[in-house]
Amino acid sequence: MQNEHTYYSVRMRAAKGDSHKNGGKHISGGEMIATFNELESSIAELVEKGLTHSRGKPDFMNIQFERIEESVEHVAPLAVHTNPVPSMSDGQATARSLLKDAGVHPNVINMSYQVLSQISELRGAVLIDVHTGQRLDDPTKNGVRVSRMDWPWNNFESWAKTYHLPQNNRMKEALVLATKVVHHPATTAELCWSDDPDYITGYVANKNLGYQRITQLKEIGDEKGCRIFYVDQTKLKNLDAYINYLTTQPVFIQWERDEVISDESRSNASTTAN
Ligand code: PML
Ligand code: MG
Repeated sequence: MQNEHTYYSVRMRAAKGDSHKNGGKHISGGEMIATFNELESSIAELVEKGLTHSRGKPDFMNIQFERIEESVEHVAPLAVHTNPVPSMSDGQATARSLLKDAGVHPNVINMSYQVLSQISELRGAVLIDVHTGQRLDDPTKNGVRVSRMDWPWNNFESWAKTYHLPQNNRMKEALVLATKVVHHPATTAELCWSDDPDYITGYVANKNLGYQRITQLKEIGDEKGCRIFYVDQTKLKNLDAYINYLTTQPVFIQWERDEVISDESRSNASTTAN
């Protein structure tokens, strides 16, 4: 029997030229969790996202849904801070400084940028060992795609209104992903900026720093994005367990008003939110 407690993971990926696996250019991807009754509208939302993308018109799209067997974990959203910067170089310096504050050694930051410069297109995240700077994920697979996470719109809307933050779907999706990734004890930090040519804001995320937006991490027009997870393998049984968490553990972001109100009294609500 279908009921409100049965959830489905809904995924979309769109490419141009050919499918992803045949070397097509990545256009867009999307992840949602839906109840049976929400499946139709979720699929429509993802189709719309893939068809109206600034990276181009796709001629390949894959949409799939599957019932989730695992129980869904509920995680509070990371606190959001915004770092306004006047240029890409200031933004990149801010990102490096935040990564250092998060516990990533400057040599490891340099090594991860080196790894990034050798990749032509990423469809998921690169995993970097936070102690050695070595790439951990399979380089033939174009990155690990984090899946099975969502934030019910009503809860997101109340959160955004409370903190006077824009109800920006892109920020919502990125914050959902960062919150899931940082929730794992082996994630030291995440660094991300968009592969969309018209979007230059990115972020560094970490348990203590929260979700630190940086208003410029690349030049407008650049189609090269970045998503790096700095991983502490001493906090892991094995890497497969980590990748398994990223790709299969269902996570709902859930903001609890009570918890946040006590946080609010400690912080500036216009730039900080939980
Ligand atoms: C993306 O477009 O895929 C990533 C966007 C990252 C920044 C989102 C934000 O906080 O504005
Ligand atoms: Mg993109």
